[in-house]
Amino acid sequence: MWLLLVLLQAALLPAQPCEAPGEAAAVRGLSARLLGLAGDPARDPDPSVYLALRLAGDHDLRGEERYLARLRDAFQRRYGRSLQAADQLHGHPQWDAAATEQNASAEAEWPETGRLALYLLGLRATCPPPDPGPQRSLVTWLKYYLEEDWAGSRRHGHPLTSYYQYSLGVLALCVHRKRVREEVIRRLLAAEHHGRFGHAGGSAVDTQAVAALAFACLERERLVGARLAAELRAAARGVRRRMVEAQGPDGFFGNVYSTPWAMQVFIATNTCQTQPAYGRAMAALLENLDAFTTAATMAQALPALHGRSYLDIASMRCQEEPDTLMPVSAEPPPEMLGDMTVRLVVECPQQWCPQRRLYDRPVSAPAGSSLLDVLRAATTQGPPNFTFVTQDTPQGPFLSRVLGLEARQQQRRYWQLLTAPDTSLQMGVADYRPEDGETLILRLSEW
Ligand code: B12
Repeated sequence: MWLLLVLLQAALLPAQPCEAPGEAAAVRGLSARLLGLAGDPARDPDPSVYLALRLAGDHDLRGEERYLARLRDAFQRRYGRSLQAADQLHGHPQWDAAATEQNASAEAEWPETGRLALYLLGLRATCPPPDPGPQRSLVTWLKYYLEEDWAGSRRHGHPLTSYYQYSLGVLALCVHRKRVREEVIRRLLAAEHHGRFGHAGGSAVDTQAVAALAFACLERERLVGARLAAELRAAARGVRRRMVEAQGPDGFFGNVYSTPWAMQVFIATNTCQTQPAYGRAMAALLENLDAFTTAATMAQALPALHGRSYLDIASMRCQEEPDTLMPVSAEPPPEMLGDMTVRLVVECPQQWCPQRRLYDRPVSAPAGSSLLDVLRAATTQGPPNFTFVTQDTPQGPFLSRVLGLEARQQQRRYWQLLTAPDTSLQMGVADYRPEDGETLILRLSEW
């Protein structure tokens, strides 16, 4: 009888056609590690983590519920109020992208298109689907942020946030079956067409992929007229073609972290089985699962590894969710003996910089230290004095200020992390572990 039930359940559960063949255990292991990280109350809740848990093959339904409650608490407090009430309270927010003065309240009012979009996607992924009433003000906020980004893109040639967040905004509204103004969609189409998604030191693949998911959703949900639908279909096809052309010999589209996003495009457009590049990317990803050590990177990789895309959120099957996933805690990195010395260089190549090289000296730190540990060690090893500031983000600590120089998002500047002679790092300060003798460069760059 028991065997019959198991067989019946297996027969009812549709195999995901884009799933990793024969690798269920490894993928399940990664889901279990993410669940372990999600259970840590010291970490801020992140909607991408919730989405990855919801789009997995098996679940810890009680754990997911607790995580959703934490997310609701964080977001509802911020967006529960209506937009009109917020406007009356603060006056119309001043979002002048050229503002140079440090202004904490303006910073707080900067559009949060991507965060809110991810949260709304998360809400759509709950089982049973939530009452739409309380979501209305969230949708209104997202529409408002998207309009601000659109207006910013007309004024400055790019959205106030980024095309990545703009695409997430369009995608989330589409998954909620909310219409978006044609001009807003056309802006994204034009940006894709003119190759405006890349930035210095970063590849365009992540952004191209999210935009293509938004295009695929708008077409699938029939939220646009026939002519625009045909243009969106052609654009998604173009993105897929360029990804296949640009696939590296290592099997990745862009790098290991952008590859799962690119794979979601093949999943969402039902081309995972016909496109050999998809199978190569999946194989490369499975070979490199240990690259996904942070909750944020795991959360972005898991949907594709499970053969799912964010478009599947629009049609969750609530009855068929095996409640069998158990959390696994991550192992700490192995301890290494002795010390290492790395050279730390700070560069400011802009015209207004007092000089190009602001700092250049060896720093010693325990072997196996992260770059963040090296920066901390540098602050104790002057002269010259070294100072830095990081900001917590869902991706980990983001280096925002070095030697008193702040890289402000509004000015599209950031502290780029490089290893000599000129290779941009694929990890943040907390995750990158330099080797003895390596030269690390912190460069004030534009994006
Ligand atoms: C746009 C973007 C940027 C912009 C962000 C500015 C902005 N206002 O949008 C800029 C150009 C500044 C940037 C910088 C970096 N980025 Co970046 N970035 C992205 C991208 C394409 C979208 C992020 C986003 O908007 N998410 C949506 C919002 C809602 O989520 P969020 O978490 O709140 O986003 C904020 C933070 O993530 C933060 N951020 C952006 N990148 C990074 C990277 C790290 C390590 C951290 C801690 C924070 C951080 O800025 C976002 C906007 O405020 C992602 C792609 C992806 N797949 O996630 C890569 C991505 C997150 N970045 C990545 C990397 C490696 C970097 C850099 C370390 C590159 C470098 N060598 O310098 C630096 C960070 C250095 C530092 N100072 O600490 C990797 C991270 C991989 C990993 N192992 O974690 C990703 C996944 C790209 C990739 N495929 O490799 N990035």
